[in-house]
Amino acid sequence: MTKVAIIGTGPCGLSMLRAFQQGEEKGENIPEIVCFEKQKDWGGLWNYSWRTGSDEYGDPVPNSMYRYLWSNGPKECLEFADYSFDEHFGQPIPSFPPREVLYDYILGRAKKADVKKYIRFNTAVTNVVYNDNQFEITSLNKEKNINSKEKFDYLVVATGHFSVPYIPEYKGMNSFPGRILHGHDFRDAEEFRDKNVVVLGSSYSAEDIALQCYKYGANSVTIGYRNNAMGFKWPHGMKEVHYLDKLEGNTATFKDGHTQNIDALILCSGYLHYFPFLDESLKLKTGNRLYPPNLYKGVVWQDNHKLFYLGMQDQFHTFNMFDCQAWFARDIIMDKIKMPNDSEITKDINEWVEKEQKLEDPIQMIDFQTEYTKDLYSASNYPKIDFELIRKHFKDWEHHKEEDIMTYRNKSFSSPVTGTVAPLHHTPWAEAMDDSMETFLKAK
Ligand code: FAD
Ligand code: NA7
Repeated sequence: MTKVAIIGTGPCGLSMLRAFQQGEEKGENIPEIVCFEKQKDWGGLWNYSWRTGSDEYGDPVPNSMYRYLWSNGPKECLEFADYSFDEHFGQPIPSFPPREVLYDYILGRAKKADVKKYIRFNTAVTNVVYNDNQFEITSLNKEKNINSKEKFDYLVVATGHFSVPYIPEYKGMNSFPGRILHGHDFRDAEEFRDKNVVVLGSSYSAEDIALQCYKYGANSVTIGYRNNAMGFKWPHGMKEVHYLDKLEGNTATFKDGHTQNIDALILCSGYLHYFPFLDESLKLKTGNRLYPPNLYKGVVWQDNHKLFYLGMQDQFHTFNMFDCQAWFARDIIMDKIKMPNDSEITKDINEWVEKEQKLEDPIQMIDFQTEYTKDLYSASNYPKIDFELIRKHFKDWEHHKEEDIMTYRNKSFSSPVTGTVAPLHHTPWAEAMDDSMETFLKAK
């Protein structure tokens, strides 16, 4: 029997499991599946942990999410086509839920599909080589400290790419008397109450961690961008300046000459695509971009069509894009989609990469990733969902952010699956200090 290995049970790994289970539900003979998860529980980044550094077995902690994290895009844009928010919560809920609510939603579908039986928890994949048309996978059962080797016909890598921080160095760091951390290790904004915080970066983490620090009472928040400022209308107490030059004692000096007294430096300088367990010939090497190289349809490894990567793109679209990727990978594995010849594959990849290289602003990027997702969507039987509505929602969301970065999370969107219009949340985001699911779901 064909054997498939999946690595990771974040949203991508769970999409893959659900894709196979949906095939089985429809009467198809699915392959034998083993899913490896190095943590003791599922949900990937959405499974919050206080831990930073390494876990109790010495394994690096992959978690990058923090307390008080609320969805940074409308939930309607990531809704599963086969499992609506209405179905999960039994009532309409606002458009920007906190982490715990989305975690509950992700797991709701996985539990309904009964896919836990495929997962080996606390089991890290430590080595993968490809020999004689098979993947030889070495994994470590962390609890029992036992290594095992097994052979598989197909491999799906769903290990995420926001877990291994990219940590640059700046002059003066070694003698800085305050705290320096990467966003990966940021857990609780309360720690920075009354402090002068500098946040470096100009993407989602910089934006949100800076806002968190402000919201939970930092004295001042200064954002140092490298290339382009985010340019939002920051509230009083927050500002954006150009790139850190050096630290001298508690003084940060920026490239534009600006100086700031600083207690803590938070590096929001992005993450590395890091696959130390994969043989060189199988390893994706890329930065965080909308069309990583060498992947046909952003999913199939160009040099070995039995190897699939899910969710390796920079992301506007998330859960339902991961689903479209998983459904596509499933249909190739189950021989329902035929791979084209090498020159057609190269041509297809090159066309997407060329389009990606011409993108100039977030609106064009939204269009690009929507077109990409629709292309995949049309190739499989992923259930009905309105990606044109999602495209529109993303553009409205961008405009809301430009209008007011403090209020964009108070807006309401409609479902691309059920049409339900989200109610407004009982408390504006800037005043909502309690991020528990219980409080969020209360009518008032
Ligand atoms: P992950 O969620 O990272 O899951 C990967 C899984 O693989 C983990 O469970 C990990 O333990 C496991 N794994 C890794 N290596 C191994 C190994 N060698 N062996 C076995 N198991 C392994 N997206 C949104 O849609 N909305 C948001 O608001 C949002 N906020 C975010 C905030 C932060 C701070 C970050 C970092 C990301 C955010 N994202 C958000 C994007 C996020 O990337 C996706 O939502 C999603 O979690 C990606 O899923 P994934 O399965 O690819 O990866
Ligand atoms: P991103 O989106 O990959 O952004 C990385 C940021 O880091 C980006 O603004 C870079 O600036 C900046 N960067 C990179 N190197 C440096 C150095 N040396 N100094 C200063 N700044 C640097 O990662 P994020 O963590 O923001 O977002 C990841 C996910 O988390 C995302 O999907 C969200 O949903 C949440 P540049 O733009 O290149 O000038």
